[in-house]
Amino acid sequence: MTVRIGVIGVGMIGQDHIRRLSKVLAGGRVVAVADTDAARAREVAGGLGSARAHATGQEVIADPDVDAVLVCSWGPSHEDYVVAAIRAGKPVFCEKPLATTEAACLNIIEAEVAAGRRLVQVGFMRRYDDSYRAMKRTIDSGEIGAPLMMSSGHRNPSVPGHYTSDMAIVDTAVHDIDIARWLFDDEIAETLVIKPRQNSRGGELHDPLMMILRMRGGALVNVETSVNIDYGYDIRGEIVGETGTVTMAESNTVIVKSRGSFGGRVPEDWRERFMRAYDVELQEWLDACAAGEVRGPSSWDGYAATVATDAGLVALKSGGWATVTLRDKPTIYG
Ligand code: ISE
Repeated sequence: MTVRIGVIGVGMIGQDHIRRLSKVLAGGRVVAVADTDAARAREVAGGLGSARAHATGQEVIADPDVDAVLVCSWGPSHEDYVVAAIRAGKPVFCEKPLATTEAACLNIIEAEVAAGRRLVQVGFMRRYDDSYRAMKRTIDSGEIGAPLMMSSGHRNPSVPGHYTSDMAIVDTAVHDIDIARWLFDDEIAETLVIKPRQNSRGGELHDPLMMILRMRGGALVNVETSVNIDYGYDIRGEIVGETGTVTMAESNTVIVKSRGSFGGRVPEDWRERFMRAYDVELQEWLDACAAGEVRGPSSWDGYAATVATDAGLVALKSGGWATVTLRDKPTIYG
């Protein structure tokens, strides 16, 4: 079965997903697109042969030739499209964040509860990364005992001019928050945000930031976001257990030694570092759609991440610990 896909939002990530759905992955075909930039939507549709460019995302969702929906639009627009896809009974992959407010996330959860089943997968692609999956296997095997602490480094060489200190939490650290929940199989109880000496390259940005997550089971996760670090896009991770550690290896494929020195490549950006993870993530989504199943990060995971980033913003401003309070988890999320 070929899954016929409608894509809402054909900006950078939307076009990258269309590329992989059309040229890399198996079992899917993009048949409809929409974007607030109608001309861009028409151009992207034209490049896909028989795909249609709709005027709105709602029309993509309602299109009878669309089996499943990809939401890659601006974060504040996610709630309406995801709820509409749920009500249309169509599987929907929503790029992070699930939604930008706790209330919007709860509306999405309520829609799935009313539908009586999951239909949403959220785009936390790190769960599909080979290194993070190897870390998860190590923890789950018990080889290092119970995980006690984690250091998670999230480094961008630079960020665009519109990037704000709050985005370091809601746009960047959100990935570390989700991966901590997944690796520790636990929820976050509270968070603290510490402002080290600022990187002069970041102007007025509070950069770097140190965000401490205290998991409900007591483990601590130290999330470092450095978004003007210049040397490259570098993702670091190490977990300390009772009897050992598991550390993410360098992401380069070779180390070159010459003239008395050695070195390897640091990825340029998140697309290069996580290209394979995005491929695996969407291939597994396609396979699940074809099987009539929904797997991977759920609306609950999207909700929990948004509540944690909301707490992070409170902590950033207060300088103290902020509590992460979640509603009861509906049974459809296991
Ligand atoms: C960006 O929005 C992403 O989602 C990337 O994965 C992350 O590494 C980057 O810091 C964010 O700004």
